[in-house]
Amino acid sequence: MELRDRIVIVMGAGKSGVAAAKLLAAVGASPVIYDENEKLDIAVVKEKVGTELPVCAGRLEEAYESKAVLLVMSPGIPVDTEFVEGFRKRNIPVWGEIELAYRYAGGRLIAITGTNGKTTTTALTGKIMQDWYRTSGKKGKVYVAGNIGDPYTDIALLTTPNDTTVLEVSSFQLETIDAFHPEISAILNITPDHLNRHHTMEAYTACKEDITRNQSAEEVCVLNGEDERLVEFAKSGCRAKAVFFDSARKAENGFWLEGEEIMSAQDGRLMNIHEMKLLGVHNVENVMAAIAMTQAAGVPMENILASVKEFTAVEHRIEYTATVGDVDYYNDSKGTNPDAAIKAIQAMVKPTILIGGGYDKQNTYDEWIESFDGKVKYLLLLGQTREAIEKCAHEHGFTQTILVESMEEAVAKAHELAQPGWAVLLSPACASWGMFKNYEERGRIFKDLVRKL
Ligand code: UMA
Repeated sequence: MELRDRIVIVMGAGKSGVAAAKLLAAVGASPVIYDENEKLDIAVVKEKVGTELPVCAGRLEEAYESKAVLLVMSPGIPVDTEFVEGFRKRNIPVWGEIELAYRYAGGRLIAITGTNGKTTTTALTGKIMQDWYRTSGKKGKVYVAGNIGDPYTDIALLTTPNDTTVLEVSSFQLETIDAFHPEISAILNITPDHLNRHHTMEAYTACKEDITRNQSAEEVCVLNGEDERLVEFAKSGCRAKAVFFDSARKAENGFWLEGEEIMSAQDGRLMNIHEMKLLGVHNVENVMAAIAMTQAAGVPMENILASVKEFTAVEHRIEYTATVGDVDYYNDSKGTNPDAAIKAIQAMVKPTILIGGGYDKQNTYDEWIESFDGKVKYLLLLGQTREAIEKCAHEHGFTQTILVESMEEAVAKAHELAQPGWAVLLSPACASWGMFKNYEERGRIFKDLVRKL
């Protein structure tokens, strides 16, 4: 699609919108940023983009809308609105920010989605590829981008045919792809999340599965053998060759956990799980997925395993923060849905005070509360969902709940209640929006407060 001198509407002035506008300006298009926030600081947005461009806050000027040849969406903005529908009715393409990036990117693309584990798996896959490029003297560069933090549009124009991009992609981003085509993909798991945006589990699942829509039968999609939806998807719907990883049973053509050993159908025993620096079975799954993807990318197994053994947990994922008065504090701010938060509780080995609650994504909390299993001693609740979670906890017979107003109060209360030998875990089972800018800010505020104790 020729975009030179054409008006392109970029919706959203966050990280993705700014990066998309920069890319568009660099290729000679005329981007117009439109953000629904009336109070948007337009000068700051212009400064971030670094070129003079129209920025509309609260309302998009009709003159821009009628002349636009493309609408580029930021992932956080719903697409089932009258505004977006208006473009579709006029046959004007609606691309997500990752679709725009893909059209201008070069080299090999590895894309990873799933409800949980995306960020750890993306970071690990990126490290394995980076280590391999470095030690083998391979020409080119490895980029790690997408939902993990740096928008794909930020790096797309830098990529060359020798490079590899490892991309974390969310369901929000996959909702607006078209030609987007990873050579290697992975769907780590699918459990309920973001249902306020996607409305049904079917719609959410369809977005995730769309990651393979342009793949061919010779290309690889790595799937979780313990996820029934994904086993079904491999039988019908998956365009790529399915390679399974499995934490409970042998995977005929893939990777599995047998006792404490990670096994491969092709290479036999690979490594003991105690040789990795990550905690929990969910992380064994993430490691197996990264092994499967990088082997498909041609990395020798000995290189892969050396990188896996060095890899440490990423920030905000069951991240050890400090020990205060014989109480260990952990930051799992990335536990933004019940399933992720259950994994964090399972990884705890001491009596735990749990800090939870936040933005309402219309998830249910029954399984989360049931997973407390005597290990959770108190549940401190903050944010929009705190009353709903408290009600659910009481229905399940867990009554040690305390409502708090702020993270400051939560940390102070946890400090007051914790006995020597206990742990305090921030793993909210909810998004941070409403109280914090994002989960990173929530996690950093928690860590700062803990360090001040
Ligand atoms: N806005 C509107 N209308 C709306 C909603 C938002 O105009 O209805 C505007 C806001 O005023 C704001 C802008 O859109 O100015 C924000 O856009 P955005 O929400 O898409 O956020 P970005 O800063 O572009 O960050 C996005 C991802 N955010 C979301 O998907 C919500 C980041 O993922 C991602 O790191 C970044 O792009 C780079 O790719 C964060 C996330 O929470 C980590 N992801 C969810 C998750 O992991 O569960 C999916």
